Amino acid sequence: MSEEKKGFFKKLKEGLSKTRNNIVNSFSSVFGASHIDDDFYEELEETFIMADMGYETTEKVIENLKARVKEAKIKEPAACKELIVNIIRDQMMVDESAYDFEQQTSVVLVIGVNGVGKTTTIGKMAAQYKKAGKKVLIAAADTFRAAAIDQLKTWADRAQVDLISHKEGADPSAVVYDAVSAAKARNTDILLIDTAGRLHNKKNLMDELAKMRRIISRDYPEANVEALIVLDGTTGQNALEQARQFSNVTEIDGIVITKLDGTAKGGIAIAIQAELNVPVKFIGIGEKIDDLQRFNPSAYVDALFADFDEDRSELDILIEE
Ligand SMILES: Nc1nc2c(ncn2[C@@H]2O[C@H](COP(=O)(O)OP(=O)(O)OP(=O)(O)O)[C@@H](O)[C@H]2O)c(=O)[nH]1
Ligand SMILES: [Mg+2]
Repeated sequence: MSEEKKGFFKKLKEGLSKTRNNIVNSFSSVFGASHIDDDFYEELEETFIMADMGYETTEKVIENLKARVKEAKIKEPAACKELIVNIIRDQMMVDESAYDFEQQTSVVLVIGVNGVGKTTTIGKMAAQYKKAGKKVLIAAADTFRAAAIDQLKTWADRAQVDLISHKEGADPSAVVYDAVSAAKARNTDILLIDTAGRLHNKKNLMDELAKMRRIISRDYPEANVEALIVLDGTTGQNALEQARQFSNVTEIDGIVITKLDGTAKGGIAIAIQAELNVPVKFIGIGEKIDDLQRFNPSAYVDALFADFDEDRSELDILIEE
C-alpha cells in the first residue's frame, strides 16, 4: 500500500475517532451477547441511532441483517459484525461520474446556510486543485459582511490562488460576472464561488442563486456548473433536513459534510448518502487546509466499524480502487 493511501486512511480514522469510539464501545456490549435474539437487534438499532445513522437507514440495515442471518443460519452475534459492515457499504451508492467536473472547465457554486463551513471548504478545495496543477480562481460572492471577504482572502493566500472580490454590500451577481470574465481571460480550470449563508429566506436565496446561474450560463457556456451544498455534520438530522430543503428549491450536484471530526454522530454521513439522491462528494475532518477528503464510502465504513486489523481494511481500500 502506498504511503499516500495509508495516510488517507489513518487521517480519516483519526478524524472520525469520536464516532468510532462511540460505536466501538457499544459494539463490545452488543456483540458480547451469547446469542442472536430481539434484544440483540434492539441494542444494535440503538447503537446506529445514537451514531445518527437515521431511522430509515437503520431499519433497512437491521432488516437486511435479519434476512442474511436467517439465510446463512448464523448463530453467533460476533459473526454479524462483518455482515453489518458489508450491508452498510452496499447501501451507499458510489457515483462513478461524481468527480468528472474536476477534469473539465468548471464553476463550483458552494451553497449552504451560515456557519456550516462553506468558506473553509473552498479554501481547502482551492489548495487541493492548485496542488494538482490546476488553474484556480475564487470569487467572493458572499458580500453580506466585510469579514466574509477578508476570511476568503486569507484562504486564497494560504492556497496561493487569486481572489475576485468587491466591497461589502455589493451585488453578488456583479462579483460572479467579474469572476467569470477573469476566469475566461486567465484560462482558469476551476472557479470556486463562495455564497452567502445568511439569506435564509428561501425566496431571496433562490433568486440570488438563479441570477448567478444565469450569468454563468450566458457568459461562460463552455463551463460546467457544479453546485455543492455544505452541511455541518455536527447538526445531525438537521443537516439531512437542510439538504432536503435546498434540493427542493435548487439543483444540487453534490454534498460536502464538514466537522465530522467534531462529532460522535458521524453516522449522519451514512444516512445522508443512503437517503438522498445526491452523492456525498467530500468530507471535512478538521479545520486545516488538508483536512478535506473525497468521500470514500468503503473507507468511511471501515474507519467507523472495522475492528479487524488495519492491514485488512487497507487491503479493502486497495481492492476497491
Ligand atoms: N472541526 C472542524 N471545523 C470546521 C470544519 N470545516 C469548517 N470548520 C469551522 O467551522 C467554522 C465556520 O466555517 P466557515 O467556513 O466560516 O463557514 P461558512 O459556511 O462560510 O459561514 P458563513 O460565511 O458565516 O455563512 C469555522 O470556525 C471553521 O474553522 C471541519 O471540517 N472541522
Ligand atoms: Mg463564509
